[in-house]
Amino acid sequence: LSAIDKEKRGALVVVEGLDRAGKSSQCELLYKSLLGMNYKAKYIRFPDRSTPIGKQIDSYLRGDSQLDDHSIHLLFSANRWEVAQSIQKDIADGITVIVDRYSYSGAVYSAAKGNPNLSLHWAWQPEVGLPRPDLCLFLSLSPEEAAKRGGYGVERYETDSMQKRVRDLFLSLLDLPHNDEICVIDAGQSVDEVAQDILEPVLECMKNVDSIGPLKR
Ligand code: T5A
Ligand code: NA
Repeated sequence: LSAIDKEKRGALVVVEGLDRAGKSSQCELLYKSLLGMNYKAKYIRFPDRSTPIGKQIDSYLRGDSQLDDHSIHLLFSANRWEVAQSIQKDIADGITVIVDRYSYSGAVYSAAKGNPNLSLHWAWQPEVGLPRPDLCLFLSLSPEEAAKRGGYGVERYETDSMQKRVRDLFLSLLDLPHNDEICVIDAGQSVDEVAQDILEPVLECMKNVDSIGPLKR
């Protein structure tokens, strides 16, 4: 613990994965662990359904409104851009920001729809320039396991075929050269085991933060 200089900037830690992989549960546990170790930490999530843009996203996800695939895609991205500056500020102030879903979900879910004019490459472009995560924890879970967990199937995108395409696209992102900060976690373990697997790389990452850059093309 004392090895980590508390005057350093905070880290930007993103948690990604399929629906029901346990992202929110793990973000909450990680947040509490870091506070318990006297680190400054914050937990935020995307979509942030509380803003005007977030309310449009929420309505779309619940099936209460229809939007063109590109339009909803850009709203998800705008929902990140509207807090980009406050993320930068928190990190500069030494706060480690834990983010529940980020640009990877943004690109992958839209591209998984199979719209021929909405490739993964196209979907990534509005994300370029957002604060670049220091670490992305990818909670890996088979779609069959995910479907067994509580609440599955209520919102748009929560179908077997969509989740399978999302998983394949997530896995393809792991191979991109600029994504070397991704750490794959076996999310099929117990909640405590997953939490243990997450804490170690996060503490390691917090030790090694240097200057923060933008997400690349
Ligand atoms: N989306 C999102 C886009 O299309 N574009 C974007 O840019 C973004 C940001 C909503 C949808 O929006 C899409 C992706 C999504 O389809 P959301 O609000 O993050 O995104 O979705 P939620 O419904 O809030 O969360 P998830 O479904 O993704 O669930 P989590 O957070 O992964 O899982 P969690 O922690 O809530 O746990 C789910 C259940 O599993 C149990 C929990 O108790 C809970 O019942 N559980 C476990 N059970 C056994 N073993 C474990 N280890 C467990 N961990 C949790
Ligand atoms: Na969640």
